[in-house]
Amino acid sequence: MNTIELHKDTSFDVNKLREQFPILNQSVNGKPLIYLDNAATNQKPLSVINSISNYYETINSNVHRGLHTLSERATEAYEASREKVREFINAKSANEIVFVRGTTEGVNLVASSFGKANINEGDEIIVTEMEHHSNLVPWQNLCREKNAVLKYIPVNDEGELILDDLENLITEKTKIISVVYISNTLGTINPVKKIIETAHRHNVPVMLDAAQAAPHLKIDVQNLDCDFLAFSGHKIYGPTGIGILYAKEKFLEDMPPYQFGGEMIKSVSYEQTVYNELPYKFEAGTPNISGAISLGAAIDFINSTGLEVIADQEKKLFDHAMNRMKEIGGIRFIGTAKEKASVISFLLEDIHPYDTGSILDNLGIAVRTGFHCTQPLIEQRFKLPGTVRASFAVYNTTEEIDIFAEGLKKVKQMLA
Ligand code: 7TS
Repeated sequence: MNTIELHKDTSFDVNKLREQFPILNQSVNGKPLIYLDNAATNQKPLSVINSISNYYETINSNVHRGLHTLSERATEAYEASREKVREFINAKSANEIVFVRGTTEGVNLVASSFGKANINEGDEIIVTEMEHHSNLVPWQNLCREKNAVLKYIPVNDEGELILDDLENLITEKTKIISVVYISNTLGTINPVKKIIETAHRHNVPVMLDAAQAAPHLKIDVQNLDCDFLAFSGHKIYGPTGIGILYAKEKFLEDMPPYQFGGEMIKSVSYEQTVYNELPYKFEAGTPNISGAISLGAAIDFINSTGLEVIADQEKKLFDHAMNRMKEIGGIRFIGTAKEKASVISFLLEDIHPYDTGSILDNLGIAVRTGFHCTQPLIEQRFKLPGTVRASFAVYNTTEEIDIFAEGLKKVKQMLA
C-alpha cells in the first residue's frame, strides 16, 4: 500500500460513520433530524444495538450463579466487559470497576457508603458551583443527615473554577472533594489533576464526575490519581441503565456495602453474613447484564473510531458553530473557558430559552433548554432563566450546524 492509499484509508468519513447510526436517518416535524442534544445522551451505533439483541438471542442467563453453559457464557461476556472498562480508563485492576446504573448511582454509592463510614458531625465536603445535580444533591443530603458542611469552589464569569483559594477551603475537617471533570452546562474542562494534587497534599480523597469527560477525552485514572470516578454508558454511545464507578481498591475494601442481597454475599446464615470479594460486594442483585455487555460494545466503537478522531471532529464542529453563531449577532455565550469541550450554552437576544428550543424543534433540530440539571449554577451564579444548549458528537456534520445557524436566524427574526 502506498502512502496516498494509506492516507485515504485512515481519513475520517462522517457520512460513512453515520450509516452506523440508523436513528439519525429520519425526519422530525417534516424536517431531517439534526440531533444536537448529545450531552444529554448520544445515539447508539448498530454494533451496540446488535449486541443487546444478540445477548438476548443467544446467551441470556444469570451471571455468577449457574454452572450451566449459558450462565458461564453470560458471566464470561459480563466480566470481559468489566475488563474493557478497566482498560478504557487504565485502572490497575478489574476489582476497582463496579457496574452501576450510571453516574448518578456511582455518586450515590460513594456518598452513601463512604459517607456512612467517614463523615461525622462538623466534617466538610467540597464540591464546585458548577456541579450537575447528581454530584450535588447526594452530598447535600449526606451533609444534612450527618450535620456536616458542604463547601463550594467558586466559578468565574467565564465559567472556570477559581482555584486560588482551594488551599484555604481545605481544612482538617475536609473528608472528600467531588468535582465535575467537564461541565455539562458550560463545557469547561476542569484542571482536575491540579485539584487532585492539592487535595492529596492534605490527604483528602477526590471523586470525579466523568459523565461528560468519558465521551470526549482519554481518561487515565492512574495518571490522574483520582480516588473515585463515575461515568454513564449512555453518554459514550452505549445503553441507558448502565455505568461504572471506579474506586481505588483500598477504599472499596474499607467501605461498607451500598445495597444488600444476592451476589454481594460470600455466605449467609440466619445469624450473619460474610460479604463477597471486590467488586461483587457492591453489586447486589441481578445486574444489568445486557447493559454491561453492550457497554463493552460501546467502548469497542470508541476505540475503533479513535478518541483522537472523535475529539478532532468535535473540535471542528465546535469551531464552526462558534463562527456561525457569532455572525448572527445578539448571542450571549454562557461558559467561555479557555479549556472547553463541544458544548455551547447560550441565550439569543432576550428570547426565553424555551421559545428558542420550541422553534428549533419545529425545524427538526434537537437542543436542550433550561437548567440542564445545574439549577444553582444557572439561577444563583449566573442569574439566568435557563440557557439553550447545543452539544455535538462525532456523527454531527458542519452542514447540520449551518442549518442550525439558519434556524437561529429564523428565531431571531420571529421573536427578537
Ligand atoms: N454529571 C454530569 C456532568 C452530567 O452531564 C450528567 C447527565 C450526570 C452527571 C448524570 O448522569 P446520569 O447518566 O446518571 O443521568 N447530564 C445530562 C444533561 O446534561 N442533560 O441530560 C442529562
